[in-house]
Amino acid sequence: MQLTSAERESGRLQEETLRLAVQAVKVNGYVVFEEVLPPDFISGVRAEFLRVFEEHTARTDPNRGANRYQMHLPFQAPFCDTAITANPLALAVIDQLLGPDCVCHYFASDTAMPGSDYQAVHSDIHLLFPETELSLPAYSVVLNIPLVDFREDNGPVEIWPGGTHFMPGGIEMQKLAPEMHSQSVLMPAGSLLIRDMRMWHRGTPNRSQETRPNLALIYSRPWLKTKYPPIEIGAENYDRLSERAKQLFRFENIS
Ligand SMILES: O=C(O)CCC(=O)C(=O)O
Repeated sequence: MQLTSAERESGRLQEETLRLAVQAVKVNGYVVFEEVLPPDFISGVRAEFLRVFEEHTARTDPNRGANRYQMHLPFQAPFCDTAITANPLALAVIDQLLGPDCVCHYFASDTAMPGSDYQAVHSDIHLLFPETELSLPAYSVVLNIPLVDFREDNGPVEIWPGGTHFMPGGIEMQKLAPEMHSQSVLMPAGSLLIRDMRMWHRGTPNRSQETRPNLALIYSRPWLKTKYPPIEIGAENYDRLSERAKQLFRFENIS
């Protein structure tokens, strides 16, 4: 979705934009707000990201397939800027999906390096009642923020929209996915991709010469228990957060 410049600058969605964005996630599993964060801001975040990432890759092996890394982000500037952690345009949608008492409990990134390959199609969250065929409302949502333009050649995320987030238990994802409609999420750097954690997706090969970083923040209903380690937040950084951001990170490790 293209937002108006008034929406981007004020951080407030028009009533209809918000309504349709929420409906898009409910029905189609995702919505993209294109080019929300200003290029100057994104290029600062990208520069610092690449510095931290280089240190990380120097001491660890790829953990998401060949030449592909999941890396937790340090909770420090510029990553903890509220434009990222408590983005008002993203939260307007997320609040409607999860309720205003939702939490943010995952602060990380996915980076496809040149030479990375297709991942197996997957969903990012367990089903609450896998033994049934129940489809439930959203309980966990991921916010992706691409730090470079996502193009066909640099490993865009591939998604299976249109209902895979309603997956009942017992579905043969690997066998069904190749028979179903999928699409690459092509979007400019600084866009916001909001997707139901259950929606089927995968990383694709980065055939370009450059690293393709993607920030990933997970927001969930406050009762959801997951396997992720708590986010380590220094008390000074926590104290500097807005009241809304403090509320979002209230269950994390603040010390
Ligand atoms: O390419 C991406 O950003 C998504 C990768 C992904 O889905 C994963 O590593 O679980």
